[in-house]
Amino acid sequence: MSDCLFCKIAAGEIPANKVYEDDDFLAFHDIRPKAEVHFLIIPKAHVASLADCGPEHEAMLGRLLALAPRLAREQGIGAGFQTRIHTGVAGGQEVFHLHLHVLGNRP
Ligand code: IU
Repeated sequence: MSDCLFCKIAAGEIPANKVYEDDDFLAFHDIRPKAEVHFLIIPKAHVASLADCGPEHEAMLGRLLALAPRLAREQGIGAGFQTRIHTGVAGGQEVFHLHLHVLGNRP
């Protein structure tokens, strides 16, 4: 999506403080962290929100979720962290490219 901020970050057109990258996913630190460690994991392929996911997204969603504990460990919060997905305006979503928040404080 040409006007999607997170698509531009995924494409490297807008810089981000990266935590992790592979062919299909990118993780980067949130610009307005709500915890000592706060990063977002996004699929590179544009999906607007969790409400837009169907059966064809199940594998992607599994991989997205499975990345959270791995990256949390690497960021020093593996012992305890929160995951959040805001969905829709009524669910507090501000950026309409699916993203998983991972938040935690280092022990
Ligand atoms: P949302 O409410 O789940 O849509 O939150 C979007 C998050 O994206 C929010 O925590 C912002 O601080 C964050 N963010 C970012 O990391 N980089 C940006 O350029 C923009 C928002 I705009």
